[in-house]
Amino acid sequence: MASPTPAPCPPKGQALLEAMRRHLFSSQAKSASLATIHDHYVCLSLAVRDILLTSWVDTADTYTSQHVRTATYMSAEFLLGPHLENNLVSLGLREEAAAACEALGLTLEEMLAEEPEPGLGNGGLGRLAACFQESMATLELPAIGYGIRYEFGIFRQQIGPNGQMESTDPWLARGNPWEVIRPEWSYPVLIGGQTVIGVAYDTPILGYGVHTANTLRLWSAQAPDAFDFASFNAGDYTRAVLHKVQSETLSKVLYPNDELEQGKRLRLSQQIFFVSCSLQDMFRILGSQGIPVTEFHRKFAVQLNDTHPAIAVAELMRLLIDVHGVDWDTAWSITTATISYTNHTLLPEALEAWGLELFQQLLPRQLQIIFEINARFLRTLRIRFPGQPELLERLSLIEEGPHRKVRMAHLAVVGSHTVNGVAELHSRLLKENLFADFARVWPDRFTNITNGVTPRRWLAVANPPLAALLNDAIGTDWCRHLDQLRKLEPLATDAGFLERWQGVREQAKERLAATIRQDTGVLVDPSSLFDVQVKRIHEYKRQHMAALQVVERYLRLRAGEDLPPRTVIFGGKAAPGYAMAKLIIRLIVGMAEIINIDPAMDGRLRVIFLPNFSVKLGQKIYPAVDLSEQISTAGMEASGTGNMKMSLNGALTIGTLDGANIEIRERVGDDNFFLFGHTAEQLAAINRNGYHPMPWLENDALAKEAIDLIGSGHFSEGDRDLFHPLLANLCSSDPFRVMADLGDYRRAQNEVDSAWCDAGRWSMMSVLNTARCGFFSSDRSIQEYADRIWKVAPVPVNACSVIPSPS
Ligand code: GL4
Repeated sequence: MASPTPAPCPPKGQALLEAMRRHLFSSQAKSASLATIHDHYVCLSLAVRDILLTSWVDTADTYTSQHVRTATYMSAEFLLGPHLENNLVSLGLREEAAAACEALGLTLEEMLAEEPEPGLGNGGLGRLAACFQESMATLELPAIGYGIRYEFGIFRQQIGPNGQMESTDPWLARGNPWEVIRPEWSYPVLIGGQTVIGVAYDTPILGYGVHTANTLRLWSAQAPDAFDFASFNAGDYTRAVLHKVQSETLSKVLYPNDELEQGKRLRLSQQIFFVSCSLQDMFRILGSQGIPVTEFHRKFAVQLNDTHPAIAVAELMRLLIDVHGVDWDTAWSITTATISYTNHTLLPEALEAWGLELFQQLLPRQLQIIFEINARFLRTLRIRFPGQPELLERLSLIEEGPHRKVRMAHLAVVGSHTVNGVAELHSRLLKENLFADFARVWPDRFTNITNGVTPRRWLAVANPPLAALLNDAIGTDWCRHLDQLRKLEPLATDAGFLERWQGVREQAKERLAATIRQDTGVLVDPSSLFDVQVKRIHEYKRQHMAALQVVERYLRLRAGEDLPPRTVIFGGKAAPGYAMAKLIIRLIVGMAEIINIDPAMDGRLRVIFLPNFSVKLGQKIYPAVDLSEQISTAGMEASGTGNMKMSLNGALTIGTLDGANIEIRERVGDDNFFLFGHTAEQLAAINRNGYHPMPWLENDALAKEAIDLIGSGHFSEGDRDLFHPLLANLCSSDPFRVMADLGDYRRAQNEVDSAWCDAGRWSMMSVLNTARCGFFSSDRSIQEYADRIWKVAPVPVNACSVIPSPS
């Protein structure tokens, strides 16, 4: 496979090439004749790892010797995506790696395609955690990410004629060159009377253009002993191994629900498991630096990513009191000075509340502590708000009733010094609704930090042609200071620049068209308008509303209307137990089957459901989006981050006044955004008067026709019952107010059609979207967390000469 005459390689490329050859022998134990593509991928990754290790080791040394104040980010999910290309871009070695691959007769593209992605998250919440890790490193902030090393990440989605099918994601099956096991850092956790050991696996998180490489530390569960010797000696080998297997199931699999709490025993076990290991690890660090435990809050700022790690409030108290002998009051001030909490959703079904019985069985001591926290909390409330038992009941950490429960969000609020939402509207609604009573008690505790996305992965890595154009037009600084994109504004009316812009966009669309062909077999026209909705499938995100709109378009085209060609692309996973979400996928797939083979739709309309939406696939999709669908029911999408990725890459948004859409529109300008739909306030008013979809539907002949067509079995091979649950729901309760917004959505879509026909104007609007999106960098979000919540300052890391350099 090696090419006989290697192409000339730049010096760093030469070093990479040599390291790849060395690793083939010393790590993969192979000669070139037996090497598979995967072997070469591993060798390239190890060669890159050799280079970044100097940063990683220097960073750890610097942090340790300087006793730095450190932010720790606790999250049950980190949707990392593949590491190789991101690390190459951070090290500035992409070209060199491509040359090294070429010299071996390989391409960098095939290496990148080989990398399985660590899909250790469900959607936006997990991806945000990953963007944040990268920004913390880029901003040179001392930080550690703590989570779970799930052996099986988010399931793989296949799409068949019946919609979604799930299979497991054994992402570790062929090893993982990016992690280092640290058996010396293992901790016991007592769950339900049994001890489980958490072992640290570390992954380096490189900063861009700096010498910092922070650590993401993920815990893997192990049984304390390989065997239960009593059973073993009694001859019961199977039983002896059983406990081992049971313990290790703790980090086996990620729960595949986004915004749904299932209240499962294993889930609570996972939460205490990773939280306890992480806190014990922090105590170990404290001890190793000779810092007294009463200084915990000066050394660490702990951020809870949603309520999944909220048990940290009780566990930190337990460790301080039971293990380190601190008195209650001191422990409580340390805990509340340490912890802060980010809320990521207002949806009631996502609010975690654990039954007392289960809690008592698994975590009796932590429950005792929660009761004591609650008793003291309620006591202060009683004094401040005399004669208001209902207020106390609403605020209590315990939900009363036949099945008493621990309210994890309340535990998180009470145990934190700061609580933030993730976009302005969301943070306001938190104060007005979900946490209204708490906001009365502690008005200063609540704040907003609007989400962001990393421009390295979501622009530099995902869209190299755009990155090159930006470098050429405004310099390279945008990648660290995304506000620099502002410099593009004057170019939005420059004909020469617009032509190059158009070229970049065409490349991305051609690349996506090739992926679509490969993954679905459907040919799409890259010059058609790419209308894209990719995100988890959920009724509140209203993929069914987009689908209805497509059916309407189909009807209008069949009736002879002249509309510009569109390719409507959907992607996203449905929670395996969420029947309505799966039915929505089934509808889109059924529509695609009919529409894509209808000769009348040739060159006018294509519908695509791209299977297995992931970080990797996202990197191909976001750069190619013309129209970004952000159409959630106002007040329901806490922020959204796909909206930012698309706009940053030059897409125009069609969207409601929800989540971060509002802030995107404020920044890109209302002329460059297709707004529609009721506001959260308007919907609240409609709800007060009693909502029913029928009056909306009765006045809307086209919507009726679309619903009738679906109901007739047109998209389900004549089966009239299949979509009944979906249609009946839309026409009776319509919980997500599709009918109330559908007409206005159509109006906005018509505006999109007219705007698209003026290609010059569309390009200008596209440039302005990119130019004005700098605010949505996760660097800005993290700077806000660091300044306003964590009080953590940057600590630059210098290259330290004592560490051997591989080259
Ligand atoms: C989410 C929100 O739904 C999403 O709007 C937000 O962008 C994301 C990150 O803050 O968090 N909350 C949950 S739960 N899953 C999400 O993706």
